[in-house]
Amino acid sequence: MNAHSDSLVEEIRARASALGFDACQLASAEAPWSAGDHLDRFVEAGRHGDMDWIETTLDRRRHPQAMWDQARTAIVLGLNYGPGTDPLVELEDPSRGYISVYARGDDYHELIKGRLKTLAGFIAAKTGENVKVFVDTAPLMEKPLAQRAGLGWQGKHTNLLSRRHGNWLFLGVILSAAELPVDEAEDEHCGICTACLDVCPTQAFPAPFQLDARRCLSYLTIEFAGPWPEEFRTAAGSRIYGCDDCLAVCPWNKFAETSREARLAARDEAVAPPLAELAALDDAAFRARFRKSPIKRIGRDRFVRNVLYAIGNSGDPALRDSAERLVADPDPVVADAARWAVAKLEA
Ligand code: B12
Ligand code: SF4
Ligand code: SF4
Repeated sequence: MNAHSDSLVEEIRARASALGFDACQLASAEAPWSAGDHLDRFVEAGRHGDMDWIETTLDRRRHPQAMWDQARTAIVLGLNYGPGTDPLVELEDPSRGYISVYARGDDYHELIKGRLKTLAGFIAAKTGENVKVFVDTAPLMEKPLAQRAGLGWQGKHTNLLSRRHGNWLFLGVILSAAELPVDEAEDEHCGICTACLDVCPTQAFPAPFQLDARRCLSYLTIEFAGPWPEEFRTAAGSRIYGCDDCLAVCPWNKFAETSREARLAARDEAVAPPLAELAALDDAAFRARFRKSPIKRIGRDRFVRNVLYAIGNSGDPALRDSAERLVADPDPVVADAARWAVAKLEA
């Protein structure tokens, strides 16, 4: 196997930048790591909740080479989706829903995947070696790979943040069978800060650097299909799709810049939408409204369930009718959430 030159790496970085990526760093895909053991502990403790796909792909997920034994180098890409302002001010109006920043524009999976494929094609042509591309859904641990590549570090909230971009970075990975020169890993720079751990509305961090996904509002609003336990319904406030609290309070965001990607720019209807409008969505209206958005994946029923919990928390009597209309909804989880909201508003 040939060792490839530094100038090829510079060419890869230039191409990545031209494709709109804000960071491009390389790491060994071969070296051993502790991330696989941490993943085992996470699953053993049941912290993945109903995300069965983590458990069923555990063997491949533990290490890049368990996923693809030819992998030698990981090319890790970051795309800045910085909102430019503090999104948490939107939580102040309880009659409007909070949609997390990552889901306010086009679906990032589609956006990044196309560009990763273009870059991967270039790398394959230059090296003559096989490549594979990944964003989010594949059984590959992207955050520890990104840290090893020097893109940033996994903070106490477990996400990858960087001194240059703060907390608003999507990750994508290309694995290559070629051996390329790699970058230095990044150290952790959280110090004594605990802002993200303290702000979490559901106390989802059993310890720094560890998350219990079952308590995380991102999991509950997006991944979890059933009726929520009572304590989380109230704690959710107006968060109806994902949650950004632990990212948004991080002091390293002072260096974050607004995303330069037009397709990730927030659509008006995704920023603090009125809850009454959302509760009235039927299947067709839901699909039309969230056509290109990642939100479409969860479907109308799960989305309206989230909206109803937020209506219950709003304290706004004007929203009672919106909830009342859904008490007999054919979806039992929506109907349960509607009854809960009506009772909470009446209490
Ligand atoms: C499953 C998943 C989730 C789950 C679980 C989250 C989690 N922290 O694992 C849920 C649904 C909750 C979720 C939520 C979110 N997610 Co998510 N998610 C993933 C996914 C698909 C896999 C992550 C994974 O492997 N988790 C398993 C656990 C074990 O991994 P981990 O938390 O990283 O564990 C590490 C540390 O906790 C540590 N650790 C664990 N135990 C111990 C013990 C000790 C002693 C120590 C020192 C360390 C340690 O080591 C582990 C390995 O590095 C990745 C995409 C991918 N393929 O990687 C996206 C990904 C992590 N998600 C992403 C995003 C944007 C989010 C949200 C911000 C979305 C939102 N706004 O609602 C939230 C953030 C919530 C949070 N605080 O983490 C981005 C993060 C980008 C970044 N810059 O980090 C990713 C990378 C997708 C992408 N391609 O961009 N997500
Ligand atoms: S995303 Fe929200 S609920 Fe999940 S860990 Fe962060 S602050 Fe807590
Ligand atoms: S808020 Fe503080 S502890 Fe959390 S990731 Fe940022 S620097 Fe680290």
